[in-house]
Amino acid sequence: MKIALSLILAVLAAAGCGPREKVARIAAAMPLTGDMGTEGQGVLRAVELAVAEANVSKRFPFKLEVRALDDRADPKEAVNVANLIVSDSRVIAVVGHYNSGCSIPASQVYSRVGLPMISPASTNPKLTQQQLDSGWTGVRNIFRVVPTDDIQGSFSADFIYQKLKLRRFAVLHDKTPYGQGLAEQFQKRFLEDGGKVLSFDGVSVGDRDFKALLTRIKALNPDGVYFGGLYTETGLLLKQARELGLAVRFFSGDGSKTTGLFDVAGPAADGAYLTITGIPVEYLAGARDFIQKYHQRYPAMELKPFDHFGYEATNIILEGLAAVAPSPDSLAAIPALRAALVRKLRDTRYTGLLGVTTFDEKGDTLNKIITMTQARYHDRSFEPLQ
Ligand code: ABU
Repeated sequence: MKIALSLILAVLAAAGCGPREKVARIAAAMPLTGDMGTEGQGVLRAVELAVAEANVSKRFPFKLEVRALDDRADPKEAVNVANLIVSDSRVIAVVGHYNSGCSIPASQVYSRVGLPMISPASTNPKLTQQQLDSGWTGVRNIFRVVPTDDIQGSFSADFIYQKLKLRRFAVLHDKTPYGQGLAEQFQKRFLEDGGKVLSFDGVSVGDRDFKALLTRIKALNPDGVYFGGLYTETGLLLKQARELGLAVRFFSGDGSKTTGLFDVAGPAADGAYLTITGIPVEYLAGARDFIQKYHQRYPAMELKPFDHFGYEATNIILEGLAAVAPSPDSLAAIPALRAALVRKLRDTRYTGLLGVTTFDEKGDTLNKIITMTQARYHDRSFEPLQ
């Protein structure tokens, strides 16, 4: 009798008439096309790896799926994507977005329904700070696993002033929340340190010709240039600076530290200084297993700079989910499950490849390490300097 019932259920399920399979989804929202697509695709691979491992382990009494959505690094598209995510009743959390300019508006959509979000890459302080603003009416659902740009910009300023003893800088940014915020923080700290900022200019993402601007900067005779922005514009600036004979030291942040920089700038990338969030993954003892599994699953793929943060963010969500969703019935009330998961994430103490991750009252990681690296063209690497 029991066997006959199972058989009937199996036949019905195969015909699509059976009970809906219990599934919880993690949304992965990031750029999957365009210049930043290579970076977002890497993070997506890491999210998929973590979810595949969880499914294989049978740790959850339901199936986990990744729902990947492409925000094209465009804030408007990020809001469209966020609206699609919140209308998917199976999504229990979001890993995303990548660009701060996307994460900030998208987070406000998630907040309206209390959907937890962990960004693996967005470093503008406002992303989490906004949750403490008096006008914030949603739940405090936003977290990130990377240190913020107030730390990163200050770190660069101190490194330049104290270690390299350079004093006169031209500062540029790409007018995005990430790039401009980082450049402003750099400028603030560099001035506090005693440095001199000779110029402060914005360029537009997508511009291709910076020669007039760089010619003006050359005439100011700076010791160096600091640029807050992403690798494509950084690469073009480096290339055109070299063509113009502007032989100064060039600095940028974690949005530029990726091998795409070598593709854009060619040999002009050599010697550029780039900060990164955390310790380079290849130096993280706790990441060896992840790196091996990543290359096993994606043999032809290069590990991108934020992939391990995507893996960590996903596993932090999964650890929280395991605690708040002990049975398949836990998926019956998704809004309550999302709320329970947000509460659980606030108390996170997760030991993973980054070491121990805990979040402060804003949802920012307490891991605040920044590393200065220098680009090496000959082997497309970034050498850590301290
Ligand atoms: N933090 C690197 C680039 C991503 C962003 O914050 O916009």
